[in-house]
Amino acid sequence: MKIRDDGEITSIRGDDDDVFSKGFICPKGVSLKGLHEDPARLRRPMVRGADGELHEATWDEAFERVDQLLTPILAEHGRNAVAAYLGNPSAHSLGSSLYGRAALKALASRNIYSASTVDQMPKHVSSGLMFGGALSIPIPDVDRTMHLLMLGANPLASNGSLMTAPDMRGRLKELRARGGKLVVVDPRRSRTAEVADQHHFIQPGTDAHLLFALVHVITGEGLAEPGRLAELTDGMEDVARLAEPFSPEAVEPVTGIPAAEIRGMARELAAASPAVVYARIGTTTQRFGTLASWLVDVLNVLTGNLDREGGAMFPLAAAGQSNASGPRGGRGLAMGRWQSRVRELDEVIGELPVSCLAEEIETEGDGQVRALITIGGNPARSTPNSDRLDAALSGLEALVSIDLYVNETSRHADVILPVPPPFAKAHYDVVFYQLAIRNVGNWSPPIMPAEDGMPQEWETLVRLTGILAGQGPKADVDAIDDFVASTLAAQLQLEPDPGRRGPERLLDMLLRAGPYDVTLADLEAAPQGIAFGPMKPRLPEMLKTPSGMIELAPERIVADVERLRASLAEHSGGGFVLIGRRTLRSNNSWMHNIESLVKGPAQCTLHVHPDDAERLGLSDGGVAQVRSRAGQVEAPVEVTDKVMPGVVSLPHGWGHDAPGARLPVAAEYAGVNANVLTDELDVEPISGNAVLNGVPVEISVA
Ligand SMILES: Nc1nc2c(c(=O)[nH]1)N[C@H]1C(S)=C(S)[C@@H](COP(=O)(O)OP(=O)(O)OC[C@H]3O[C@@H](n4cnc5c(=O)[nH]c(N)nc54)[C@H](O)[C@@H]3O)O[C@H]1N2
Ligand SMILES: Nc1nc2c(c(=O)[nH]1)N[C@H]1C(S)=C(S)[C@@H](COP(=O)(O)OP(=O)(O)OC[C@H]3O[C@@H](n4cnc5c(=O)[nH]c(N)nc54)[C@H](O)[C@@H]3O)O[C@H]1N2
Ligand SMILES: [Mo]
Repeated sequence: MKIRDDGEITSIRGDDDDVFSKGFICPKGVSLKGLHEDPARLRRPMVRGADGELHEATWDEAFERVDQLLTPILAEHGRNAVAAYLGNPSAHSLGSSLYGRAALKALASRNIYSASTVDQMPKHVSSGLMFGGALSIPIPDVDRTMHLLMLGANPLASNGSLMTAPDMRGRLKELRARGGKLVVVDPRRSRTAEVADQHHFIQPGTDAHLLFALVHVITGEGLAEPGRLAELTDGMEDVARLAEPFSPEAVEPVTGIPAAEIRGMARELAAASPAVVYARIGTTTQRFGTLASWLVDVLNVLTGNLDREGGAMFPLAAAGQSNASGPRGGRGLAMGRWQSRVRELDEVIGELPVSCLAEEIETEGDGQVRALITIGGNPARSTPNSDRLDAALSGLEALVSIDLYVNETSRHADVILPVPPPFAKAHYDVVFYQLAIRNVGNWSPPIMPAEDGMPQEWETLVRLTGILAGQGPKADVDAIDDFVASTLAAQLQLEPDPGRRGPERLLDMLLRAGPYDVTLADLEAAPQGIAFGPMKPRLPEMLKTPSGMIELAPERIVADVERLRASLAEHSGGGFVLIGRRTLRSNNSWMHNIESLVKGPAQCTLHVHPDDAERLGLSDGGVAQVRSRAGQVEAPVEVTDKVMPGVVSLPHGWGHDAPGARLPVAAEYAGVNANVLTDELDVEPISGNAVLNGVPVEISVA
């Protein structure tokens, strides 16, 4: 990035010498200038005044107001009366990934929610039950595999998820150039499907059926070759037995994939060496999300590709890798320790399904949610039946949002605490390096100071922690920070660097406790990052299941197989189902206020297959009415054979015409909110994850 002396950013481009990106940069990276300069981005806190409107306030005023709002509710109604929602950016932000936990600990509420239950929670559950850690997620070793079977992911648009890797287009090209094969399973011919060797359309929500059929063929035809994994694995025979009802012929009518093709897929997967199965959001945000997530790794084990170069491997990040210390074996996955109050859904890794949030706010009684803290999220657009949640938010006694914008959620806030934009904050991806296809570390210090003395996100979180801990709005930031640092130091059994504070001090400790013998000073001296090499085999030490084994047939998951079996007899009835999609120039519900990303052809259109369009009388550029149990929208139609018949696709994160939001550019390209249609009552039973793909809808001309 180039900056003029007056602080103006003149250009942004990738760094060719970066050890990971090699100069690759996505369109949203290039647009960070637009984000930085966006006049709608908040520079000062906003506090709701007596006139009911949000007004700029000083930081002291804002924290005083937060204290006035939250402290009496906590005192009178208890900890559970205040909920928190952590959005997707909070996992990317260094400040919140290191200090969010301290705030939640001080809050001590059972009402913790996050974007994880509209995203990857099933994968945490399957990985936790199979390998003992919610973040022990096997990652496809894309650079060394010879066969990649990919379901419900479109890394050419998303840049890869639970698979941190820049330039997926280049990496997939190289896979094919070395004679490897890419097979994509998706109800749409996605950008990734277009560059694949094979693409299979699949009826949404039926990946578990397909994957079980692959297991059926591989075990039935004697193709399983787990090799050294055999002696590390419990439950191999159970899986073969469970797969019996799911023959290719039995799943053909459900998945829409011909039995012969399924057999071919299974045989090719078993024959390729090395090979890997990888699946993402299309397989987790659906009715059999945990079963599908589990079966992906069952296949990786049965074919001997787990923990093998070119297969599905466990990263070893330089900092914070949760499965990197201690002996083999552990406590396993934490779940079901408490239930949501109204629907009694299980807690998983400390949080409840966000699909429950609206009812927890609306339903009176002991434990009712009266106040909410959101950190980098927009649940009023990103969670199912978001109209219901939107309305519930306006009924809260208090809403405090830590966010860059007055978005559709924070428009309901009593206080908004802004955070510095990307260039004015330090960056290190503590979470996402644990999911990266190469072990690397890259520290980026802030390039410029934050405007108007804006505190860093971690400082804001520390002040909030002080309020939640009952120390009032003026708690000593450094004293709390020292406490956080000494707590971590005790855990890691080392001394904090007395010359540092904030995230730098914590990260330095995590690095020193990590596997590579590096300090933050080493990373500071290497602005292009430090490469620690490709993923390496990590079994069996990283297994943290109570048995110390890979649990191939965890009870909790096996108990759900009957539901899948019963669904073999279901008939779709010929109705439509709705799925989502991601577009390259969009990022969930935000960055839509940046003109360079939203101008051009409309992104938020309803994809309808030509045969369906003809039958329904819909034309390209016309408007369709889409109805579901939860709600209805009117969306512009794009007729395209990229989507299979019977399936329509609408991206999420749009619908920027809400009064009170301050996103003037986004409002011009408002689009419609897909989550008006998704159903908060339809959750995947094991993980509590929302079902956002495969939503039954009715469609007609508007
Ligand atoms: N440009 C861009 N990049 C992003 C984001 C963004 O909003 N925009 N969001 C980021 C986030 S938060 C995440 S979690 C990741 C997600 O990363 P990905 O998982 O790669 O997400 P998508 O691009 O939505 O791809 C999901 C695919 O699943 C397909 N699908 C839908 N239903 C089903 C189904 O039932 N079965 C199968 N097999 N496929 C199905 C869809 O058609 C779609 O092509 O992307 C991240 N990157
Ligand atoms: N129908 C449907 N719904 C979906 C999905 C889908 O595929 N289909 N995908 C789901 C997925 S995978 C996800 S991850 C969620 C995302 O859902 P959320 O996490 O709820 O929403 P985002 O749109 O990511 O909201 C980001 C907000 O964080 C703010 N922000 C950005 N950077 C920072 C920062 O550094 N600190 C703070 N404090 N705030 C920041 C932005 O201004 C923005 O307002 O949406 C989910 N919803
Ligand atoms: Mo996500």
